Amino acid sequence: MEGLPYGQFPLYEEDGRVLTQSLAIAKYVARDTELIPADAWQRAVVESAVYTLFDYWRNVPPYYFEADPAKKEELRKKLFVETIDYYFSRISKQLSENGGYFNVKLSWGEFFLTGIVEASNRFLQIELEKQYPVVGATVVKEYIKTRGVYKLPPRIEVKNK
Ligand SMILES: N[C@@H](CCC(=O)N[C@@H](CS)C(=O)NCC(=O)O)C(=O)O
Repeated sequence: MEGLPYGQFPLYEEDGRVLTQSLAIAKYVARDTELIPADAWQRAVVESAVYTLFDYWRNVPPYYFEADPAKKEELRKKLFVETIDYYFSRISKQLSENGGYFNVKLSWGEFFLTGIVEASNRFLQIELEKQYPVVGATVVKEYIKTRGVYKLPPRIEVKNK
C-alpha cells in the first residue's frame, strides 16, 4: 500500500512525520502522562503484559484468514480450546490480583488490553468479557467517565509518497 512505509496499518502522522507499529504509537501518545509508569519495574510489568497480549493475538489472524476448511477447523480448535483460555485465564488472574489493573493503577496496558479484547470479539465473534469479566475494560470505562469525552483532532490526510 502506497504511503505506508511497511505496507501496514496503523500509521500515526504528526507534523509531516510518520510512525508505524501499534506499541510504539501507543507509548508515544501516552508519553508524559501517568499512563506510562514512572517506576522502571512498573513500566516493565506493563510492557510484559502488553507483549503477552501480542503473543496471544498472533494466533488470531492465521485462523481468521485461513481459506482451507480443514486447516481452519484445526486452527479453530487450537485457538478456542487451548490458546484463548491459556492466555485469558492468566491475564484475568493478574488483573484480579491488582484491582483490575496489570500493575496497581491505570496504564497504557489496560487500553491495549481493551483493543485486543474488542478485536478478538469482532474477529472471532465471541464475548471474551462473559467468560473473563475482569478483561471487560471496567477500569478504562471508569477513567473515560471521569475524563469526559475526548474530541478527535480534525481529520488528517495521509499523503501518498
Ligand atoms: N506489528 C504491527 C502489525 C501491524 C498489522 O498487522 N497490520 C495489519 C492490520 S491490523 C495490516 O495492515 N495488514 C495489511 C497487510 O498486511 O497487507 C503493529 O503492531 O502495528
